[in-house]
Amino acid sequence: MNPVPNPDFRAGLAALIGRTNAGKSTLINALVDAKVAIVSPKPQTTRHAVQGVVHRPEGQIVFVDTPGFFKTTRSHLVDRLHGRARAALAGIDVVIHVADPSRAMGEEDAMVLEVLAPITIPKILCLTKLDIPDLKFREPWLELAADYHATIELSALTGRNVDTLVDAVLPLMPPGPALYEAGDQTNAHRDFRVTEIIREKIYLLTGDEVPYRTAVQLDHIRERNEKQAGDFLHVKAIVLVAEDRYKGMLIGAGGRKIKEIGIAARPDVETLLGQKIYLELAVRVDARLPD
Ligand SMILES: Nc1nc2c(ncn2[C@@H]2O[C@H](COP(=O)(O)OP(=O)(O)OP(=O)(O)O)[C@@H](O)[C@H]2O)c(=O)[nH]1
Ligand SMILES: [Mg+2]
Repeated sequence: MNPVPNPDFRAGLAALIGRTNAGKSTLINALVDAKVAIVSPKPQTTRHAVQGVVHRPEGQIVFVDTPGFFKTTRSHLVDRLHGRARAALAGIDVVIHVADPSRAMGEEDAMVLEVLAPITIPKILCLTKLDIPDLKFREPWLELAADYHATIELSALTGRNVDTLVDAVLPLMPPGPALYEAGDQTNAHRDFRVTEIIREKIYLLTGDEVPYRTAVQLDHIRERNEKQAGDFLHVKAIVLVAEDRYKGMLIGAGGRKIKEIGIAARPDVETLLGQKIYLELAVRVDARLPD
């Protein structure tokens, strides 16, 4: 027998918007309690508006992670990412402005405030990184609190007050049926998540512009054939680089760098797939980089 629908159930979308590195992706992972988005200290890690779902008996919140606003030399990638962040605001019920009170307010924050100014749906100011001692720039943010429906201070790293954010957002969701089935964590598909994990390790382990001239494509995920030992999946991914010179940087002397990337990615991919894997990474030059 189907459970009786709860007439008070609420469900909707809440977008996480903020400058690059503010901690949006770390926060969505803390909210969902799973790695649905990749995280790195480098700017513009997130390239796609990935959704993460929080299930509560009284409702469901679909959080939308977005690419962060980044002030740099204009490029197609930066323009496209800003476009995606703005587009993610369409059809949203609540905006969560994620800000980092450990860094001075700057041009990137001004860009975010400008994007958010005309928005009339409820806005929540979320100051994250509360675990950092002596947050120097907390006060100037708190002075803006009157412009927001609520202000929440939390740490996505330790989990402190993450539930407070959920409690604040839930009553702002419109009444209606769940958008995702029970247990669903994200709209991101398995293959995309595998390539994202590899991209995260490239962000963490390579320098300069390499991560920005790189994309990852999945070739296959397959059972290993009988001659090969163990109950392993064979995962093969292609790391595409825009120019030949990045190929050498990614592979590294004696193949050490690409090996390091593979070693770092494997446990996360195994957690995602729920199985041991053999991870093969090939590097290929492709001037027409997809993203
Ligand atoms: N100490 C501390 N560091 C955090 C916290 N949240 C995020 N960080 C760090 O901040 C950096 C950026 O985190 P991300 O979650 O990738 O930031 P983002 O806003 O998604 O960045 P983009 O995808 O570039 O827009 C990483 O080094 C994180 O580890 C936090 O609550 N506390
Ligand atoms: Mg991000």
